[in-house]
Amino acid sequence: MEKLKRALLVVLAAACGDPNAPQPEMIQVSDNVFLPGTYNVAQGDTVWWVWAGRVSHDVRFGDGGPSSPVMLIGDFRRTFPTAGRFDYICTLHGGMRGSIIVAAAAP
Ligand SMILES: [Cu+2]
Repeated sequence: MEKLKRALLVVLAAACGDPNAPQPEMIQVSDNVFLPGTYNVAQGDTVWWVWAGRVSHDVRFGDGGPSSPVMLIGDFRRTFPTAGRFDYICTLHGGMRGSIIVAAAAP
């Protein structure tokens, strides 16, 4: 079964166009949790949130940077040009929170 899953992933990856194109990192906006809640990326990466729940949510950053509106379906992307920790919440659901940890690029 594990082998089959891996084979399917390879097929799916191949079906998604140019394998050399940079792929955004993806976080699932579920009910009522961000999956994964803590996400590690490199400086300059783009993070991609995809709404996958049955009720509305948003992605609101504490740093005043780009945030998403409240929505039921859709997606949101934010690029992180500077290293650091970026915490965000869903304003509709207490306890629904996440963090993006951006590692500094090698000098
Ligand atoms: Cu929510």
